[in-house]
Amino acid sequence: MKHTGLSVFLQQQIEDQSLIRVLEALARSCVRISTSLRQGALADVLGALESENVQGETQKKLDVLSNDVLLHELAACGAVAAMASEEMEDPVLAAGKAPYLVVFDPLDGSSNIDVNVSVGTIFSVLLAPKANELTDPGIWLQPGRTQVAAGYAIYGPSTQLILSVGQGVHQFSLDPLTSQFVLTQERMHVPEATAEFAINMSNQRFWERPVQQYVTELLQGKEGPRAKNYNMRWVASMVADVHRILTRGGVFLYPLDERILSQGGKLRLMYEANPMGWLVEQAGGRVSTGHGCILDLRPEKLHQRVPVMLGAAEEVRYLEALHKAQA
Ligand code: P6P
Repeated sequence: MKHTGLSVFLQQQIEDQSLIRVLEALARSCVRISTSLRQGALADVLGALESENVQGETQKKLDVLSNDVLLHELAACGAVAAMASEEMEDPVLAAGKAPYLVVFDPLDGSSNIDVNVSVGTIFSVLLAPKANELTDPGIWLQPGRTQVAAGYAIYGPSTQLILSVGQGVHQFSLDPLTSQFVLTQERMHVPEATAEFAINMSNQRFWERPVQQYVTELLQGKEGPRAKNYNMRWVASMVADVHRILTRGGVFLYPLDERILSQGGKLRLMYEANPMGWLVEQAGGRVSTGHGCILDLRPEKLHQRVPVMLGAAEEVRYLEALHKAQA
C-alpha cells in the first residue's frame, strides 16, 4: 500500500510555506534523534552528564544531543525567529525576523532511556512578534489555544510523528528504509468514555481530595459509583501515555500533590501540557487543571508547571465536577 509522505501531506493541508519549513525541520530533527536513540549503547550516547538542566534534573547525554539537533535544524530552516527548550534557562534567537517561535521538550521521559522504554520529543509552534520584540520574555507567554501547530515524536518499537495544524490530529510513521515519515492515520480520535486511567499511584497519599476521591471510585470498579471496572497503565513517559490515549482512549493525570504545591505541579505548561492538551482537544478529548481548561491559561513564565488531567472528555468533566464540589 502506498502511503502519502509527510511533505506531500503538508503541501495539501497548509498554504503557508514558512510553517511547512518549520514542520519539516522538526520532522528532520526527530529522524536524527531517532537514529541516535536506536544506536543507544553502541554509540556511547547513553548515561548521564555532570550537568543539570533548568529544572534541576541531571541531564542525559541524549537530552543535550536532542536539544542541539533541534536548535540546529530549526535555526537552519529560516522560518523560526527564536526557540525555547526545557533544557535551557533562556530562549535562543534563530533567524531573527521570521514568522514563528518554537518551544520544545527535546527528549521527554529521558529517565526511561537507559531501560529502553519509549520516550519522545514534544513541540509547540507559536506566532512570533515583530523582530525588535524578540528579547521580550512576554512573547512566549501565549495561551495554549493560540498555538499554530503542535505535535510529538514517539521513539518506540516504531518511530511516529503525531501532529496537528488545527485541522485534526494525524499520525506519520517513520519508514526505516527511506528515513521518511509517511501518513498512517488521519484524524486520531479520543473516545468520550474510557475504562483505562493513567496516574503514578505511588503519590496517592499526597494528592488533593478531589483526585483521592476520583481514583478511589475508579478502584471500586463495578461495585462503586462509576459502575464499571477500570484498567490502569503508567509508563512514566508522558509521550507514551498520551500516545496510548490518542490511539485507544483513556485518561491521564499528573495532579498536584502536597510535595509540589509550591512548584505548581510537575509537568510543564508551555512544552508538555499545552501541546499535548491541544492535540487531545483536537481529537475530541479534554485537558484541564481540574479547575478549568489548560489551553485558556495565560502563562506567567516560560518554565511554568501545572497539574494535568487530559483524555476522555467524560472523565475530565467528572474530575472538574469533583474539584468544583470540594472547592
Ligand atoms: P513520575 C518524565 O520525566 C515526565 O516529565 C513525564 O514524561 C511523565 O509523565 C512524568 O514525568 C513521570 O513522572 O513522577 O511518574 O516519574
